[in-house]
Amino acid sequence: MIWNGDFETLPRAGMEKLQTERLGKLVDNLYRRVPFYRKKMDEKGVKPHNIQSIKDIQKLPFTTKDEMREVYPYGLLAVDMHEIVEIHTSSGTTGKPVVDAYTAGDIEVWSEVMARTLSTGGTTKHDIVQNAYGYGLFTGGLGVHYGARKIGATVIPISGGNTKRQLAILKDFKTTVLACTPSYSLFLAEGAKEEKFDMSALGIKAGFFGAEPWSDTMRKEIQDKLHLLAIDIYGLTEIIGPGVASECEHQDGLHVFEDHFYPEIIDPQTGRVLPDGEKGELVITTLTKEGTPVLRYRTRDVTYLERSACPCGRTSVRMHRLLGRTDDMLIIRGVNVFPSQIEQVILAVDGVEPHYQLVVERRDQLDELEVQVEMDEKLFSDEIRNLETIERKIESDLYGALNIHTRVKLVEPKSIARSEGKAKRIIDKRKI
Ligand code: DLL
Repeated sequence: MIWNGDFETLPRAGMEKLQTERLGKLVDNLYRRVPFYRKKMDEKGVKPHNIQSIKDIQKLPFTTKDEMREVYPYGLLAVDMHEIVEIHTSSGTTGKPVVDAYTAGDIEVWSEVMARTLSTGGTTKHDIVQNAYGYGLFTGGLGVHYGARKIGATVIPISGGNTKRQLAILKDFKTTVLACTPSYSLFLAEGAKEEKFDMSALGIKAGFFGAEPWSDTMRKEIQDKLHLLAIDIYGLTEIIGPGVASECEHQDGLHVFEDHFYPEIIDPQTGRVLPDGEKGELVITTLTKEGTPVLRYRTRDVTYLERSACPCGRTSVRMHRLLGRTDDMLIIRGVNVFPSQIEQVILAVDGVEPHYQLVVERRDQLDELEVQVEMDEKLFSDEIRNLETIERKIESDLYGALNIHTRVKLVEPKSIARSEGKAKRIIDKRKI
C-alpha cells in the first residue's frame, strides 16, 4: 500500500527537480543562519550559488557525529528556539549526545514519512499498532506513534519492556501490527512459547523492525515464529529518527524517502562518491528539515544503492538492508568482518537459537574471535559429542564465509542477556 503516490512514485526527472529546488533552499538558509555550516562551506570554498543542481551536492562538506557533538546542545539550530516544539537526542553512550530539534513542520514531515513506512506493510486506520519501541528521548517510540496517528490507526503506546504485559496486550487488545527491535520480537516469541500461547492464532499481520542490525535469516526466524510479515525500517536520530527508508512487501531493499532525505554512498577512506551497486558508507542530507538540518551526514552505516524498478510501483532509490557499520566492523587478524555476516551463517544451522554474542580478545598479539551461540532446548538435552560436531560445523561454515578461524561455543538456552531495545552483540576486550 502506497501512502503518498504523488511523491513515492514520482518519475526520476521530477524527483531530481524537486531535490534540486530543495537543496538550493537548504544551502542558502544554512549559509545565512548557521555559523557551523557557513564556516564549513567557507573552508571548502563553496558558496550557495555554486549549488545549481542536486548533482552539485558533491561540492558540499561532510558532517560527522563528532562535529555535531562539539556544538552541543544548540549549535546546529537553523530557526529561533521558540519555533522548536520537540527535542530528541542520540543515546550519548560514547560522549555528548547529538541533539535533534524539531519544528512543528518537522513533526509533520516525520508523521508523513512514518505513515509511508507503516503503509508499506499494509497498516490502515483499521489496525491496532502495538508500539514496543522505547518512548522518550529515543526516536523509535514517538516516530512510530506519529506515523500511526497520521494513518488514523489505534496506537498502543506500551513502550519497551515488560514482556508479560506485552503478551497479554497482544492477545487481549487484538493487536494487528507490532513495532519493536527485531531482537525484542524474538524475545516476545520466546515468552509466548513459555506461556504456551500460540502466536499464529493472534492475527498480527505485520511487524516493523529496525534500530539495530539484523539479517535475512533472522527475518525468516521472526516471520516463522511470530507469523507476520517482517518489514525492515531504517532511520537515525541525527536525520529524523525512523522514517528515512523502509522496505515494501517485496522485502527487496529499503525505499528511501528521497524527497526528504538524499542518500549517497561514499568510500569511507577517501570520501569519493561511489556508483550505484557499490558498497560503502551511507551519507544523508536532510532536504526539508527546518530545526536542525544536516548536510551530508556520514552515518557510518554500510550499504549500497539500487535503482531497478520495484514491483510495488515506488520509483525511489532503494538501499540494501544494512551490511554493517564502519565502526562495528571487526578487524580480526586483518580481515574485515561484520556481525551480520556471522549471524547469517550461524542462524542457518539447525539446533541453535538466534541469540549470540561475539567476544574478541587478543592473545599473544593475535586476535581471537569467540562466537557464543545459544543452542535450542532439544539440542541442549542431547549428548556432548553432538554439540562438538555442531560447533566444528559452524566454525567450518564461518571459515568458508569469512576466511578466518573462529572458536564457536554453544551455550545453554537463555544464557545470553536479552535486551528490550537494541541488542548488544559485541564484546571487544581488545579496547579495555
Ligand atoms: O535507531 C532510529 C530507529 C528507531 C530506526 C526505530 C528504526 C526503528 P538511533 O538510535 O540514532 O536511531 O540509531 C541509529 O541504528 O545508524 C544504524 O546503525 C542502526 N539502525 C537503525 N535502523 C536499522 C536497521 C534509531 N533497519 C542507528 N537495520 C543507525 C540495521 C539499523 N541497523
